[in-house]
Amino acid sequence: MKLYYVPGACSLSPHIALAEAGLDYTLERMDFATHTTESGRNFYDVNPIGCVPALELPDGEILTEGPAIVQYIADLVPEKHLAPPNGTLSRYRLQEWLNFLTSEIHQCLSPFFSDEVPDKSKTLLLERLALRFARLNQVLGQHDYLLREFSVADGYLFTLLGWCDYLKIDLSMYPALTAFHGRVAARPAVQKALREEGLI
Ligand SMILES: N[C@@H](CCC(=O)N[C@@H](CS)C(=O)NCC(=O)O)C(=O)O
Repeated sequence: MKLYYVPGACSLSPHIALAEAGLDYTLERMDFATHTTESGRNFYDVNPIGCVPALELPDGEILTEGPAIVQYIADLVPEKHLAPPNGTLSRYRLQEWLNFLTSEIHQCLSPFFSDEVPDKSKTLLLERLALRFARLNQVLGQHDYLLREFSVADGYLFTLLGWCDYLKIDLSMYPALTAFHGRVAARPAVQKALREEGLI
């Protein structure tokens, strides 16, 4: 399997899932500025909307959208318990978190990477994020991971919290979130993924 990625982007989440799964994988870096991959491929031929992550399966099929990719990876190694079994309420809880992270956190954070987004919009987004971070802080104050045991949702949240650090969004009023970030960072598979992206 090959993961198309940009260092530190949301593709870090499936990268962590692959490392946690202990699967064989290769990485191909994409350049945001040119939408070309390191082997010279036009990335729009991989994903027509030009976004990482994209996972190339052994038969050449391409899977996109982080929440789908991480569940695909988790289901390849059920013995690693990276996702609860399909059809259980716990699996819907995982999907609830993945959807929350993608629609309520990821999409609110992305505009902060653009200088063209007006400050007024960023202020409104910060107000929206505050309620959502408070919710996460409450849950992670009660147990170590979103589903109590580590799952692919935690690799995704870890990735998004890393952006806050980079964007200088202050999370100090959410101590359970900063503790969670440190806890996930210490996992050997997460260290491996961070090293492979040149982030540490
Ligand atoms: N809905 C997509 C969003 C992916 C996404 O936002 N990717 C960003 C990096 S974090 C990207 O590749 N942006 C490049 C672009 O928009 O051209 C997912 O959840 O996988």
